[in-house]
Amino acid sequence: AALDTYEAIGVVGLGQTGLSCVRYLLQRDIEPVVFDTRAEPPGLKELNELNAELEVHTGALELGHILAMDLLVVSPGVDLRTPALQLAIDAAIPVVGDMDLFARHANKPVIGITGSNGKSTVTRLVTDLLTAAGKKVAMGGNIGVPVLDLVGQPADVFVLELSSFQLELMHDLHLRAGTILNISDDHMDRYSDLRDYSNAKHRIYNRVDVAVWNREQEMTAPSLVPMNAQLTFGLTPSSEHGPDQFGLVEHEGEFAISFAGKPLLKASELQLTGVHNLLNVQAALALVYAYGVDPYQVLDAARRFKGLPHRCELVGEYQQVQWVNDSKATNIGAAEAAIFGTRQLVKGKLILIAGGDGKGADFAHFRAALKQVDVVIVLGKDGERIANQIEHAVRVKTLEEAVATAAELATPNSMVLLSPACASLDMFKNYEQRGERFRAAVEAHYGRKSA
Ligand code: UMA
Ligand code: ADP
Repeated sequence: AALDTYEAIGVVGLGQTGLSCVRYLLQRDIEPVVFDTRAEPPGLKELNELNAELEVHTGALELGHILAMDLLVVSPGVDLRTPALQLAIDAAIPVVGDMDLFARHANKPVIGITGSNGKSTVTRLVTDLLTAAGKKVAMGGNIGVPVLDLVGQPADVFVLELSSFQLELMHDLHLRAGTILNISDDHMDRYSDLRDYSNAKHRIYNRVDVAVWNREQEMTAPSLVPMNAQLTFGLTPSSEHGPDQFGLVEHEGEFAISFAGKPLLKASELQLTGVHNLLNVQAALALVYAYGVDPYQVLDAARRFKGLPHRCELVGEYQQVQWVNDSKATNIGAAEAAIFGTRQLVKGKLILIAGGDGKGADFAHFRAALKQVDVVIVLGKDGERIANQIEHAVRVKTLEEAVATAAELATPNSMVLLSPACASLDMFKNYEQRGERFRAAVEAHYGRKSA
């Protein structure tokens, strides 16, 4: 229904998403009622600056207020299992997210990317590849730009990073191409089990023209998309999945990304490292191909792509020790990829700094990767739960202490890897701040040493 036919629209959550929803509605002369369960929502100051004098409720959601709404636009950080929202759903009040509002304006093809890990990397890479092909790209979603901020932007194509939380609330958005990159344990504080989490991710295939999925993980395969509307990527050449597939072949003595069985791009031509990134690049090429761009046309842009900060990013090399910032590894799957991806490159010790808010993950699943590491330094709320998986862990209180300890234990040709397998929120504002503090601590440590 047209938005102005609703009598009372509630915006639940006043972070980035909530604020963008309020701005969007005000621009359409609709005054929403705003809710946030936090006493001091981060968007309050900016809301006041809008001078809209809206009705705002903070603190636990009150049933009476919620049931007075006839449409609820809910932010991804809000758990849909919240009783007041469940009762609203039971009362047949439509509960949607920002993606459904955006769907009303998506007049150009939309590409959607989800997965437990690699979403931001692939979203950025797809954007770069399409830009190199001469397309005007509007990029947003979970990557940090609320999707409603893209409304009205001139674009040939929208590229959206979609979290499982956003997908839970997405019903109407049609995608030209969508992918689930991979599925591993994450956000278990919001889902009852892996199946529940996986079901949320699979919603990306509900209205998709082409589904792109990972042959290494059958769990990413769509169940209702016809075969001729599927593209796959993986670590094999893939002859059995039809002609137009992406894969890996051996070419001139090394691995190369292949398309339709022919080598496209050698691994050594990329600036990204790790097997997981060979999958990410294939996924990006497949999405671009699904949109209608010839993969051969964008290979140079793939070669130029440096990856994003805080993802296996080399901070520096000091006294023959490499320091790597992988602060964005906020779950076990990401930290595993970093450990397995770097282990063979390290001749000295591999020293891991891990810990933080484990979001309810079972760290027994981290044990195999921890066994590949020579020294494990733990910190944060769930550091002890990681330490419990191995014989000897070094326990520290701060990131600065972790850096000093690692520097002391490192031998020439070692690597110190910050790949926490946990969210940062117990000790830092966000993963970026954790990564920046790591860099600062490393630079301060060697600055002092050389002085
Ligand atoms: N919160 C409350 N009460 C509320 C509303 C929110 O306690 O009433 C808490 C949430 O539990 C959460 C925090 O506030 O811890 C932020 O939630 P939010 O919904 O207000 O978040 P936004 O600021 O709108 O940011 C969201 C995404 N955040 C989340 O989904 C938690 C951002 O992704 C995204 O960039 C932004 O929308 C724009 O689309 C961040 C993220 O951490 C990077 N995403 C998770 C992840 O990648 O693992 C899913
Ligand atoms: P997301 O947006 O899904 O969190 P990012 O691209 O920001 O993904 O990367 C997050 C973390 O996951 C980083 O630590 C990165 O090194 C790691 N990573 C990236 N791609 C993959 C992948 N395909 N499989 C496993 N880990 C990955």
